[in-house]
Amino acid sequence: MITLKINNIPTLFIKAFTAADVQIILDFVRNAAASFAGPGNTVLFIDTPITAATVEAVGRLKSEGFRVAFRDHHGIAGNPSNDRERKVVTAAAKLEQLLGEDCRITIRDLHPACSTLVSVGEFANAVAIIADPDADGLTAAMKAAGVSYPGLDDDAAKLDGEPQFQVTGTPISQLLAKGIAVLPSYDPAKAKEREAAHQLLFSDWLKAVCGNETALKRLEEREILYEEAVRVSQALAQTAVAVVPGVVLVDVVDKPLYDPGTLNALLERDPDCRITVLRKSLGPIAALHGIQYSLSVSKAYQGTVDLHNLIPSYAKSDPDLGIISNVSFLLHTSEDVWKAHVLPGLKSMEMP
Ligand SMILES: [Mn+2]
Repeated sequence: MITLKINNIPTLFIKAFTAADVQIILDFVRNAAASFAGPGNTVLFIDTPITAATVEAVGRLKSEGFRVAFRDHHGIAGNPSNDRERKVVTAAAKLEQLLGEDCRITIRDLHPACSTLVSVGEFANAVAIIADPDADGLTAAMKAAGVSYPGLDDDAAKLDGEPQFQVTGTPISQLLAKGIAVLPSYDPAKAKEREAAHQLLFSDWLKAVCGNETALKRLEEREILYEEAVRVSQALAQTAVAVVPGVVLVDVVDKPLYDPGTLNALLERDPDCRITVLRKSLGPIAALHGIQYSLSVSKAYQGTVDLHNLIPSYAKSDPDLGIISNVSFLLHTSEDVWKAHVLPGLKSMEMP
């Protein structure tokens, strides 16, 4: 659980998907309220995924007498095109019904960063803030609480954008992006380690924005790690092999820490590259099946290549079954699914 006090406001960084997540949010807010001495009773949700669990948490807090403000940019433009989007639309409608004017859900095209949905210090009197555990959630929560700096909105949009743009903000913003890039990879055996590193990074960045030199030094040490990871990525890019024309694979199993954003950008530099594949020993599927193949469609082809065509239509997105895919341009599979479906599918796929 990642938490900070931003301008004295208890802030919880969480994506709510389960009943346990709802309970964590409720406990956190009740705890914050118990020692709250300020005026009002507002809880801000910002940049948090619009899920049924989020709706549940918001509804419970409302019924306990809190005013809940919801600001987010994950709304769906136009008609939902898949099951995940339909769920978002349903949950968003419930939030609007629950909160009325206090619910402001917009879309990324209009608001690339959630910080643009609040003014500086607009929620400085909040009892608690619930935010997404990423750079967008952090910057938006800070601004809402009253901790900001010139250029924060532009930085936040870059931090929440494509990997190759994440490190192109102001120097302080780059330290956050690079720190996130070198967080330990997802490994269930070391989940606590990753969370502790994530917590320290967010805390250091908040302190550094507020002028703390020691925190800034620690961020600069992570920057050196990042630069090393970029060099590893450059070497890995040289080892790419074509699976079929337009599909390149890099085996990163047991390789030193690399930067996925740099690696992908280097692979996508080839105009013929439609799909990049990483063969990995870390990740939610690797945790269950040993090896994980992570496919992603190059930016230019995301409208024309649908990775869902590579798995049987009856297949569900389920790590136990060796498949995770929520959007058409990302697909993670086990080695079994790769061999049985994905590789044959790639060989017979008509590339645009
Ligand atoms: Mn966001």
